[in-house]
Amino acid sequence: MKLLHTSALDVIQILGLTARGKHGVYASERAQGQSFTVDVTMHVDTRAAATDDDLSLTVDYSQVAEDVIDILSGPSVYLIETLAQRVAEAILAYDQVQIVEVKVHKPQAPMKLTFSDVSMTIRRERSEKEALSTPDPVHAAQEPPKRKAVIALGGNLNQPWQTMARAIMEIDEREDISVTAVSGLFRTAPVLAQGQDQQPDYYNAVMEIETALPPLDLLHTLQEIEYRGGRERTEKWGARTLDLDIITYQGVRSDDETLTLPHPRAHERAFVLRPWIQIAPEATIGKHGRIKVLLEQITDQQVESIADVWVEEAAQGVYPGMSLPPDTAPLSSGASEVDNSTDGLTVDAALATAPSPAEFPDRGARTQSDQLDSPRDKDTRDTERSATNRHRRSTRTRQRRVRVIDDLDDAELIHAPSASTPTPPRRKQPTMKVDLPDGFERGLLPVDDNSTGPIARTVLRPTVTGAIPIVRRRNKHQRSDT
Ligand code: A4P
Ligand code: MG
Repeated sequence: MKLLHTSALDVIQILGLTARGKHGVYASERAQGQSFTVDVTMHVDTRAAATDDDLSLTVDYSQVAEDVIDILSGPSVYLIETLAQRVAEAILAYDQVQIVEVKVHKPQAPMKLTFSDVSMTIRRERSEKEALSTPDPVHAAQEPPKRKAVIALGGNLNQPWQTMARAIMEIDEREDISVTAVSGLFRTAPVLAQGQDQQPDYYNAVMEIETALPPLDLLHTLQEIEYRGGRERTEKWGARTLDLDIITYQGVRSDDETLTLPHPRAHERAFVLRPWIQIAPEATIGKHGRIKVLLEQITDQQVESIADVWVEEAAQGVYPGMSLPPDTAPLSSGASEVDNSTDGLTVDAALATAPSPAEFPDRGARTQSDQLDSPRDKDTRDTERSATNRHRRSTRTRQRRVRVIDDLDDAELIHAPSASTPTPPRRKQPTMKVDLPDGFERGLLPVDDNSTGPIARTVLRPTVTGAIPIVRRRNKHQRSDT
């Protein structure tokens, strides 16, 4: 590390920060990894720090160095441009840094020619960062309008209900996405490809979001969250910690395999339709029509309601299904078919009479790997978790152009993800989304930085009209008159 000083602003440089990272457009680069080196030049006014000899008034370069290493060894990206941008953003988060220059070296880049280094340098200024984060009233009006999208969540490894709940909260905390409704939590029998090995039962849910992110950027954002949720892809339809699929994106159709919209299999899956009906009973899915009708036609997939209100609890690691003992037999496939969806009732009636676990018969002895993942399956989970960590790698979709048809704009678009995505999640002020019962505060609620007790965040009971607001409730430790 070398410290330099120039005239206007002072300069702090950190040179040669090196770590192994799995970045690049080739699968082999993302599987095996290679060495990346970063040089950082920070322009800082260090006069006050020097006068008081106080570290807190300047930049702690050892902390910056750790941040850079975290980015280099963290989630995969395709481009060194993206790496440089992420490093620059992380460094501009230090208030004292006015300007940052970031040089990323990739000396082992996959080229057959002889070369000693590939590098790229960017320079970013605080004013640019602030311009990006502060809404500008003139240009705000030109922002693309928000669209609704429906996202299916699923998983069957490592307390998936907790990972799903955390993903929902993480998504809702982003500035660029709002969660507008969340279904209840369901336990579902795995739908497997023919001949595929048996898997633990899944947990599934569906949420509705609003976002101005283009479809492919939304996909990449969700894939980043899957990655952080421990997702690895070793086989098609393999067991997973977290799956986030885009089921519909308002007004958009696509046949491209990178992003097919509506989702090509959602219409035949009870584990998507059943939770979706809870939040949007009148929804349709492309040419397949009304989801209520589609669900009534599915008779061979078991779906069990676990909890209507579950996100807050599950995110904290508390199993939300009070009525489900951990040793309850799995729902997994058996010889005979069970009508999961309506039992001869209308879908509405079926929703009103959610089946208890006892209604699903035990289908005989199972191996350990078949057992329902429950809070007691700690050993299994630990083994799975370490396997996940061993093989962890990012599988973000390759940066390629995807053809989608935008029915709302009446246009056929060749859509490429924007250069800046997926962006690191930016936190936003929680907002109320619909009318709330008495006792809940209304309007914009500021985040209370001074609070001493936990803030309870809750998801209200789903209704057939589909609105399940995610709200921040009064600090439990506050008196009601404060
Ligand atoms: N992709 C294309 N369109 C989309 C879309 N609309 N949303 C591409 C998300 N991804 C989309 O997905 C594979 C590729 O699909 C990605 O590269 C993406 O670019 P993936 O998430 O890597 O793998 P996957 O989920 O195994 O594949 P797929 O084909 O989406 O599987 P499904 O159809 O989601 O099925 N049984 C129960 N009970 N519950 C489940 O949740 N899930 C599956 C997976 C099987 N059985 C299940 C469940
Ligand atoms: Mg998927």
